[in-house]
Amino acid sequence: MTLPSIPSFLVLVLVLVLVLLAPHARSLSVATYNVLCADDEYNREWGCPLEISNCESNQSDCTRDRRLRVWEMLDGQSIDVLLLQEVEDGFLALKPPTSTYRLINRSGQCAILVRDTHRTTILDSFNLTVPDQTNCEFVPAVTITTSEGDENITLASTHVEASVSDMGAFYASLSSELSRLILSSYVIVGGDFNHNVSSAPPPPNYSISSAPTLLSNGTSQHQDDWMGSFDYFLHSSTLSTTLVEASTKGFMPKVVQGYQQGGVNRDLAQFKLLDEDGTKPLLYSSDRFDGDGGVEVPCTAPFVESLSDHLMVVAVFDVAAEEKAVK
Ligand SMILES: *[C@@H]1O[C@H](CO)[C@@H](O)[C@H](O)[C@H]1NC(C)=O
Ligand SMILES: *[C@@H]1O[C@H](CO)[C@@H](O)[C@H](O)[C@H]1NC(C)=O
Ligand SMILES: *[C@@H]1O[C@H](CO)[C@@H](O)[C@H](O)[C@H]1NC(C)=O
Ligand SMILES: *[C@@H]1O[C@H](CO)[C@@H](O)[C@H](O)[C@H]1NC(C)=O
Ligand SMILES: *[C@@H]1O[C@H](CO)[C@@H](O)[C@H](O)[C@H]1NC(C)=O
Ligand SMILES: *[C@@H]1O[C@H](CO)[C@@H](O)[C@H](O)[C@H]1NC(C)=O
Ligand SMILES: CC(=O)N[C@H]1CO[C@H](CO)[C@@H](O)[C@@H]1O
Repeated sequence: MTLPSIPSFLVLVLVLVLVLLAPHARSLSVATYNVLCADDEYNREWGCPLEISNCESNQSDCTRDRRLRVWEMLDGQSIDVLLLQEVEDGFLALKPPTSTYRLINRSGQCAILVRDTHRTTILDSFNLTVPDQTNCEFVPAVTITTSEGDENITLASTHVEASVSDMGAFYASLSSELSRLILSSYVIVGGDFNHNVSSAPPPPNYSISSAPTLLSNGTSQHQDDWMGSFDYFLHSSTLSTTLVEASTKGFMPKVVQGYQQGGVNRDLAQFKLLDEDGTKPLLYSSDRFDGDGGVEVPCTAPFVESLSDHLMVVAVFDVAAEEKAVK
């Protein structure tokens, strides 16, 4: 081995100096995504009719391919933390060996993964005891620290039962469990809350961040043919978001014109296929195509690109905020 020549040594020094002088990244990108469990996919009461019809003869291959597409989509992003719902063993088993995400806590179908870089350190994990969860015994939570080590952030993944009648009461139980256990500067709970974001105001010292979407701001379709803004973040109000967006990639509706839902053929619905072979994007119309042609929903070719019946919502949090939450 020879010593580097003077010019390349100088280049190295220059690169080092630039790295040290660069402003430190103080933002954290977090996704909440319901990846759709395989049972619901084929449930004729509330499952996805296009998937059911396209995959009638090969359900297990279809599910495997869909899950692999979900992993491919996730690995194509550079999100720091994934807060997932409807995570089954069969989904985790298909995580590619090359995936950059690492599972750090899970309770039933609620899971937390971090991007396996040196940006974050895991400090602690928690089983939060919160009522009314769908297939999650606890709300799993983890406390991480930024690469600078000066801010602690606790993240949690929740999937609320659709039957909850008072979201204000739910938020109150969640925030009291958080204040009982968590001593971090910041808290971020992402999830499928199964209720419109407008159902109740956030509890004291918390804010809600949700994404506008071209599906009437909805992130999932209810089996009664309306879009619900179900997937969002409840977080310390001292934490601000610099961006919140939702991706329609692979979105699967529950009610589609010309397909059965709950044993009934739906002649009118907010979604329809743009072409019979399902290789083009879906069309959406909030008034069921009454007098309009609807809008094309990007990246939704249902027979080849399906991912989930929820949109993935990503928020970029600014963890350099001046004020800190009081424990
Ligand atoms: C499953 O069957 C459907 C309909 O025949 C087809 O479009 C799809 O490509 C098949 N998927 C697999 C993985 O074989
Ligand atoms: C969290 O829950 C899991 C699953 O029930 C259990 O194995 C584990 O011991 C619990 N951890 C704590 C700290 O209570
Ligand atoms: C973050 O947590 C670590 C370990 O519990 C603690 O030593 C540190 O003081 C915490 N930092 C902040 C800013 O709360
Ligand atoms: C909210 O935060 C303020 C200080 O920022 C604190 O005085 C108050 O007790 C907090 N309220 C609750 C319900 O935690
Ligand atoms: C969607 O949300 C945006 C931003 O909050 C708002 O301006 C817009 O009116 C909403 N659209 C619908 C259809 O609710
Ligand atoms: C909220 O809920 C109602 C049904 O109660 C629905 O009609 C509406 O479109 C929903 N979606 C949003 C985004 O508010
Ligand atoms: C799957 C997993 O890692 N679960 C952990 C979540 O956090 C709790 C509390 O620390 C642990 O007990 C679990 O083992």
